[in-house]
Amino acid sequence: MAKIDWYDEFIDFNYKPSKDDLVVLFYFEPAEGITKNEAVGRIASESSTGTWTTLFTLPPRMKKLMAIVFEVNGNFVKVAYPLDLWEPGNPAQLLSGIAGNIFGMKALKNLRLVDVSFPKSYIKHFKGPHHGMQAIRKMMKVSKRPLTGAVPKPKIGFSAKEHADIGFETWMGGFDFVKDDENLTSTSFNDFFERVRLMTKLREKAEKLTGDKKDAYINITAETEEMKRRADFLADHGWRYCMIDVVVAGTSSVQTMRDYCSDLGLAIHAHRAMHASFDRNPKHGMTMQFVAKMMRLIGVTQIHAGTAVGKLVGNKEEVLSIADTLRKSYVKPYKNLVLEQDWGNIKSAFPVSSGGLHPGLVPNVMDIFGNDCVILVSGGIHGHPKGTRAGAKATMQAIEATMDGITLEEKAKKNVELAQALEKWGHYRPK
Ligand code: CAP
Ligand code: MG
Repeated sequence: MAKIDWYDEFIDFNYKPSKDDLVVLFYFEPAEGITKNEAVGRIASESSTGTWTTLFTLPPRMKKLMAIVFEVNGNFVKVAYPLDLWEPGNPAQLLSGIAGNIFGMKALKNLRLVDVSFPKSYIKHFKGPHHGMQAIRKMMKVSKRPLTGAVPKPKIGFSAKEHADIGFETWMGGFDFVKDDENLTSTSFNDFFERVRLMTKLREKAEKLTGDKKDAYINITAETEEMKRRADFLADHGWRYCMIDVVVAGTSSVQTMRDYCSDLGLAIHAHRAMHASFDRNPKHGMTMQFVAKMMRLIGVTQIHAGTAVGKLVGNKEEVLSIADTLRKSYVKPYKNLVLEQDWGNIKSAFPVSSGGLHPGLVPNVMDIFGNDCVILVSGGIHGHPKGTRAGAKATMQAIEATMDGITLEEKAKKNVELAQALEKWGHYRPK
């Protein structure tokens, strides 16, 4: 009988990836009645050149474009993809291959894209972040401590004026940044342009009063041409940052905005809303670490990484792997979680720790992230018994205490705002 399929031709356990191959690590579970080899052959095939059956015409040179399964370890598989498969500098095309049809194959019960090791020859077509962590520290005149920010809460509903007033209190309490929430863009009750105008005045006032640099992550997420218009408006009003919901906006649009913002000198705060729809199930979808890697490659300044102790899912190991991916110039392979990555000339990006934080959790967050991170404490300042400004102060005191190596309880003896925060929340971990 004639051979029906050729999935087995995508497997070669003797193959050694070349320095130009792009290597992907997947977790997989075959569907019932499918062997492991049948499953992994299908992953490599459908994500590169294959189809479900043998073909009448297959020019021999096309063999060179086939992905190759070269290692299976339990339920983990490594696949090598020849560089020529991938259009230079086109992350959407890459995702259509390695994160495309394969997720829907009947032969697989579960499939998770864990990590990708990009060869230098692929990376060189990307610019990465415009600033890097050091340049941001210089820009904000914050040399050592974590950068700090807060979202006015409730997350949407304030008028532009109310929003700006809360922002002012946040800055006056010592925070560097005020942040829009992911679902606030330009609404009937809080117009983007109005918000920017009002916040600009209060930023200038706060900078004058405190002598510090103050900025905001104002959400420009919209259709790409509209995002450009909003970015222009921010730059015209002296802002140094903008914010984009990068997952919902999509890689191509983030790419366009990376270059556009770079010309304006604007840093990009990347919110990851919607990530949990495909990274939460540990057996299926893709990891946040890979999303963070793509976003660093494209060139955001910072992206949310989780907290491990706050209100949202994500354990310490996961949070750390995201932080390493964003900050290091060389990442060592680690278990079945992280592949080797040499970032070459691509600059670093800050991990952002956010979601259910308050002063009592600051030492835990800094224990995990160290100082090179952005800490967002929102509910945890606006819920302070004495209000937003006191809440921000309490958080700054918690950061100081942690950097000085003393306990929060010790610091609270002479810092009433921290004492009040501890009285309300202690070291509570939100559920
Ligand atoms: C935090 C936040 C952020 C989440 C996103 C919120 O507010 O603004 O969007 O942290 O999660 O709306 O919940 P709180 P992540 O500080 O009041 O919790 O950073 O994990 O993507
Ligand atoms: Mg939010």
